[in-house]
Amino acid sequence: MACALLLSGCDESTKRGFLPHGVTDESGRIINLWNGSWIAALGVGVLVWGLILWCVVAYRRKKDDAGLPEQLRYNVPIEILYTVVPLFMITVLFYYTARDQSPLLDTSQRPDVTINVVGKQWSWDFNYVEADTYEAGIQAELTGKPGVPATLPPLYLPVNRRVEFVLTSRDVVHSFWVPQFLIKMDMIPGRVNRFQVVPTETGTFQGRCAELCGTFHAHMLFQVRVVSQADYDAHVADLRAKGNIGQLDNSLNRSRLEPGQERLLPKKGTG
Ligand SMILES: [Cu+2]
Repeated sequence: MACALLLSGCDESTKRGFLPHGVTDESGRIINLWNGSWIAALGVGVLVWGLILWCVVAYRRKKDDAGLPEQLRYNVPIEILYTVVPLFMITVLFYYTARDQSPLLDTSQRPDVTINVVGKQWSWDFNYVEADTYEAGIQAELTGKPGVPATLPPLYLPVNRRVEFVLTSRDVVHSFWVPQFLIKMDMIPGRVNRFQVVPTETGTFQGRCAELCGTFHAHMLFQVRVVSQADYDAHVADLRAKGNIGQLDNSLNRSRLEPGQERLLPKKGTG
């Protein structure tokens, strides 16, 4: 594509349009959409700035000008132009957005692992559905000293397995965000939102809440640890051995799910 060609001489970070390094199977698609969008926006910006500068210079007040400049109105060709051109641009942007949004939000495939992530003021409960265990998160204590990341609630995921996130909230609107997944989604009280990713790299990645949700919103941090299947199995077995058996489910929420939302929750015992 044109934008790939344009960016081919640049380093990795510039090629990604300064996005974080993506670690899921859909990273390439998201980076292309992002680069295409900002390059189009930059093109429009350069054209508009150019026209503004040109007008300012070409039509500035001359020495022998007197009174008001000539007053113009009803220039039909120009009015048609500035209706048709933006419509065309919006249609193109809409096309690419819709083209990429449907696979990104597709949840029709059967996931290998389902995690019901529940946002709460100001941390997260991670329910491992198939393993029937959970991690109850506590808000981060930002002491300013080293070692804080190790105290954040961990979310373990197996590498190269399809993970479905089922997102709900105990109280107010939160947003589940792992910057290196290049996707985030709101958690809305009473509703169930879902998306799937396949993490393709092992490692530890930061996670945070991306929706201002109250006093300690900034402390609503977690860590995603993408590990091998064996390490993942060992971790969920550990959680069960600690006594975290069952789910911290949505009956603990401040309000009930809206009618019709219950069916979007994972069924028990679908492992
Ligand atoms: Cu939040």
